[in-house]
Amino acid sequence: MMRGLLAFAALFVAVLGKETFEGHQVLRIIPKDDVQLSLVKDLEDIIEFELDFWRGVTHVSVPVDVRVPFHSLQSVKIYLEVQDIEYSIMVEDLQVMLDEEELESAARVAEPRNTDSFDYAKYHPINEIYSFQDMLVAENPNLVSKIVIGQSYEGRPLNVLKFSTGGTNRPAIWIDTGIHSREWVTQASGTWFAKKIVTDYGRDPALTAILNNMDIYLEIVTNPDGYYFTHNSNRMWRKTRKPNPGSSCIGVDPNRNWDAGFGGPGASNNPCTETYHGPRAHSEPEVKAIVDFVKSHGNIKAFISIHSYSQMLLYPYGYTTTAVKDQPELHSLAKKAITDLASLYGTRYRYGSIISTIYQASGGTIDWTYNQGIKYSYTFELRDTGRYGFILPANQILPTARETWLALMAIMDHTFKNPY
Ligand code: 0X9
Ligand code: ZN
Repeated sequence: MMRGLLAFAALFVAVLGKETFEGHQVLRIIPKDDVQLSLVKDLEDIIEFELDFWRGVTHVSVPVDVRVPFHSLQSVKIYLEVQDIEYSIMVEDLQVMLDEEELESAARVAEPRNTDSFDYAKYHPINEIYSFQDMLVAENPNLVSKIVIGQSYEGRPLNVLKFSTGGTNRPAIWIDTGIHSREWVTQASGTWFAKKIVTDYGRDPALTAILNNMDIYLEIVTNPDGYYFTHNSNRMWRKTRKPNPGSSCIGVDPNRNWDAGFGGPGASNNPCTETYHGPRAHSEPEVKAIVDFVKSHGNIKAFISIHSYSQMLLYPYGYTTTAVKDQPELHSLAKKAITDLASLYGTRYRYGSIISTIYQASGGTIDWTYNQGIKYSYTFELRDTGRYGFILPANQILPTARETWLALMAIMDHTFKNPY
């Protein structure tokens, strides 16, 4: 009886507690001139359409991917057709894709006894990633430890794995994944990176040399409240989960919340948008914890923040067109990194500064870290280029993680060999 009730309760949450995306489509819009570009931009301000820009408006001829809820589909299509703006349907029915994703991840090993039997090729809920972290620490006590750098708004620990072979406050490399919670391939790749580091230390000469001289910090679930929410309530959640006083809309874009051009163009002051910058710089505990960590550590030499999707490797700035003073070096290292990445499966990446390669974005993570003096500040946009977007099938996790690792190694190796 109790079991039945529990099962029913679980079913209730699973079926009724989750936002569905039946009939939602993802459209790819291609504005052909400046007039069309501004017409597409105007769509952003029609709040009642509840559009979710997966890839924002940038330049003429660059595709814009937007999730359109069923209730606005007619209006949006008519708007585009009347103005003769080209578009195609990337995703016919988002819920169909989400159902497939759920089916795939149901087939995972849910309670592995150790990190060897962990199912790296599947997406995992937060509790499983947390226990993965604890198992990895327990199995490799001389190499890995767990640091809790703070708490999320809802009180979840902000766990960072520290890979260190000794020393005190060695020069360090920071990697974070999942600051945007719906970008699931990033947390999954981060989990794989953690295992890769312990596997390769002592075997791969390049990584071994790095770890004999430097520490690596890895925050896998950088936005834990958001990640929990994507698994249990709304798969498309991007932001933090802190309520906004005076608004019924929840959350802040943690990649607009940093004190670098904060509140400038390329961020929104409307709490109901996906790029809301928040009430003030570092207002989000998930961001503030990293800020405090970076400042108190004081010896971080590379900072790599991992997002999806679009297949890009980017360096600062996002908030201004002013070139960073290390641009030539950052540019050629990016080229080397994406060349290494492509050598595995031929995956093609674009690279350059954020503002010139993707779009203007203010208050972003790596603009702040660069201004703090961390020269090797990079951000990735992992697979794909839009066929699946944020709902990347789980069978692409391992290829994505493996190819990205080659680019990470290029950046880490260069950082190690070019002390500053
Ligand atoms: O808009 C963003 O924050 C990034 N794109 S995403 O789809 N991952 O949300 C692009 C901004 C560039 N900066 C970073 N990739 N950090
Ligand atoms: Zn992102």
